[in-house]
Amino acid sequence: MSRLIVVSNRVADLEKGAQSGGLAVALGDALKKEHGLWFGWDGNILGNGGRLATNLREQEGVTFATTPLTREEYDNYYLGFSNNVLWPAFHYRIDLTNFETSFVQGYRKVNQRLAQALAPLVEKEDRVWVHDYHLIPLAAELRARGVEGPIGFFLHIPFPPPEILQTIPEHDWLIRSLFSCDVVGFQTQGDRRNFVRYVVERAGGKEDGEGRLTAFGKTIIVQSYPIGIDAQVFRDMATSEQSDELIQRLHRRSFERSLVIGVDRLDYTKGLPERLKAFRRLLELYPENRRQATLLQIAPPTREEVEAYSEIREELEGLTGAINGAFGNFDWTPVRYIHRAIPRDTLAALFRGSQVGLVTPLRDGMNLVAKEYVAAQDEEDPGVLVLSEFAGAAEDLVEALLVNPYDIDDMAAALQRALTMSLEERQSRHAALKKRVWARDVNQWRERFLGDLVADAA
Ligand code: ADQ
Repeated sequence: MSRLIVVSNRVADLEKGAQSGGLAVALGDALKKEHGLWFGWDGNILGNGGRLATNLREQEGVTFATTPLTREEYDNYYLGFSNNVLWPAFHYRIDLTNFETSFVQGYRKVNQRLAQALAPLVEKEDRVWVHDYHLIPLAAELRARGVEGPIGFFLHIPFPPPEILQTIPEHDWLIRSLFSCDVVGFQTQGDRRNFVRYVVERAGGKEDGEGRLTAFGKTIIVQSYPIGIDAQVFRDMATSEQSDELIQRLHRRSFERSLVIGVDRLDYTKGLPERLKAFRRLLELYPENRRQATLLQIAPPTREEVEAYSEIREELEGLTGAINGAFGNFDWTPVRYIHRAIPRDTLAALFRGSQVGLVTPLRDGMNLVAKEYVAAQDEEDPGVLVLSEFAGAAEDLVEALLVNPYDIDDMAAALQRALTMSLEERQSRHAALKKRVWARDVNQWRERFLGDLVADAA
């Protein structure tokens, strides 16, 4: 029987259920149905004298095959090439890339080692679905080790225009490697266009007009598969009795005024300093919001070993302090900043209890927070989504108030518009957004991708 094999840098824990988020659950569900296998890094760094083995364990019918990384692998593959080269460059931030030869060597070696460990576990009929930028060359390494069945690759982050991609010294090798897949998926049409442009302009590729691309002697499916959330599950969390209580408590305590919410990993791609500056501008340009509007920004730390991340943390703390110092009062704190993770059901309640969802990344593959904010709203009295035009989600969620996150005044004006929008307009925008979030949920995303992977293999 054909099994599904999911490969990702980190392997999720099924026991955490809904708390681990839509993607882990959606992939977990598919794996449970098919008694599949999930392969990847276990999140540990091997201590001195430890052995680099693959550990196998079973949970709810799913086999988990995981391996630690050595310190050197972690430094070069994970922090180095993945997060100091690919992450910034793919988010159009070549100013933040830090290219060292050992990074790409480490990246290549880890992909080889993972392929070496995975190949013997893959049976002839299995479908392999590889996720994200850490594992771009994995398919090619699996092919080199005799894996012949269908392999798909999905990129969760943006794919940059060729002019930017070219700044990565090993760009031709990376793109050629993807042609070992049968299906290569992107979040948006824009990302897909960038990829096709690179392949056609720089590798003599040819498109057939039906989603197929031929280059390097192979024809593969190249499509956009915008990822979604498990909309109904998130909505149920937002409307539970517990959530109602939390919202009431919020409103009673301190947020009887207008609450604007932002929820992001603390990452320089998420546009957090610009967002704080826009909130400050709102208070300057539209003083009626003073003592009325509060920005609640929740931003848990990530990748703190990478320098750019500690810099942004300091910048944010400085901006928050400056706004609160200049505008705050004994009974009003303009910006509340929480630097840690929050349980998902609490987040759902906070989204529902806020008048505005502020999602303004400078560049983002999709951005699930935008969809979660929509799913959590009360149809009778919905909040307004203010969304960056540079988030993948903006390709679909066109009824949001779309903003340019580099234009602080534009964002302040959109915030003001959101805070003063009529109930009728809020309802009609929300109804349209809701339809889109439900139509393109995470299950539909998974089925579309796997449908193409199977159809291609048939
Ligand atoms: P991320 O960059 O991590 O994902 P995003 O799509 O916003 O970004 O997803 C973040 C998830 O983490 C959301 O489900 C959110 O609710 C949750 N989260 C954020 N802050 C939290 C907090 N403080 N506490 C608890 N949960 C929190 C990458 C790409 C995205 C792409 C996704 C999925 O960068 O562009 O949308 O993968 O493909």
